[in-house]
Amino acid sequence: MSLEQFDKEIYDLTQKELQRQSDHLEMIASENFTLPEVMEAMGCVLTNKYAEGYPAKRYYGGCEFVDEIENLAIKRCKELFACNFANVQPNSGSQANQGVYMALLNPGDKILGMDLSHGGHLTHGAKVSSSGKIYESFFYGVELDGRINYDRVLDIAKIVRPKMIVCGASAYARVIDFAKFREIADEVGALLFADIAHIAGLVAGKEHPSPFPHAHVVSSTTHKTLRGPRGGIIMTNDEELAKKINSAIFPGIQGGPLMHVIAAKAVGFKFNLSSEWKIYANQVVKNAKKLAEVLMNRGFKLVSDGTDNHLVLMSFLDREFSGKDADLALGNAGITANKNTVPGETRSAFVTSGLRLGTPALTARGFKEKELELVGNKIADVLSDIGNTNLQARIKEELKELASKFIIYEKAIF
Ligand code: DSN
Repeated sequence: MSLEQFDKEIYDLTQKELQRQSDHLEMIASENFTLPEVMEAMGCVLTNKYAEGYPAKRYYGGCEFVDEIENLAIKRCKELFACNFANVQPNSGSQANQGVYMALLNPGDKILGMDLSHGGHLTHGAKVSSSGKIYESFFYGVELDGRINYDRVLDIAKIVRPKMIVCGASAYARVIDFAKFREIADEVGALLFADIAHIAGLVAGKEHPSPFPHAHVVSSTTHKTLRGPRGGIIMTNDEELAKKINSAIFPGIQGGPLMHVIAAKAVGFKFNLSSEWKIYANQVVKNAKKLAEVLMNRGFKLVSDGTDNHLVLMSFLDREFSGKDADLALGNAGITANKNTVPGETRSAFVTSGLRLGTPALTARGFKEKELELVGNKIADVLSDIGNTNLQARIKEELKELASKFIIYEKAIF
């Protein structure tokens, strides 16, 4: 029996979601379109298997094939990021980060991460996250120019004396200088943990410097710029740290690994290792630079005045409207993005004065600079006349027409 016959409610909603993904322009910087082959692996019999433990060290029988699958995923992950050890079991980026902390810290230890409101991540010590409850968290941020000032980070690190420095961001448009972070970590005797969830696909495509050999430990998601299945990974070159990380993930915080997702991670890594990947990663950055150029030419302020990576962060500190208003207006015009705080923020985190826009998903659909120029101008049109709902409706139709020329999936279920 098909899903359609067995559960029409879920089937119909899945079809609606396919239609939404097809008609709208997806510009949330952390979202992407994975490969049909990755989805095929996620929807297979591997979901039936319990495999607590690690390859050749399982607590269940019948693991001979899932062992081979996990070993392949590990091998490809290590090759991709040129590192010695990889754990491919984390169910998400947040659980990967939780595993890193559990492996390398004791409750109450000090961590120094990037402030969430400056572009960091909840799991980098935010007080509402377990990373900010179990550990004593301190923060660095960006300057008013939107960039990390590494001298300032060093000053803070010297005062805080953290056991771990966390680098990596969710809304930072500039290159992260891992070598500089390592110098700072060494100077204060801290471990350096790089969370490359946002930029991993660019690192894999050599469009962003690698965190290795600088970071002691590196985590990532596999579904953002990497375009694999939703999940997490942890990597290191240090065998002792690798052992601690493995124990922290299982049995520390997870039980049976999601073997179907681990297989899908391996499929994703195969794509990331292909020559096609470099072209994709390069185009993601070219598209973001084009978007930045158009928006700035149309008079909009971008945090750090441009981008080096896959995203741009618009600032509306000089405008009457908020990030929330912009998010809603663009949503009405068929563009999905997200409101974001900006340096010097004057509004609440629910309202904000910024908007984060990313190019990974549009690039996956085949958009190039020509299309990004058009999309950038449509964004500027909407925001220049933000109360004009007729204009938003018209642009929505125009963009739907554009989107229909870049179909990425023929069906919703693989
Ligand atoms: N939710 C992700 C993002 O949007 O950046 C981070 O986990």
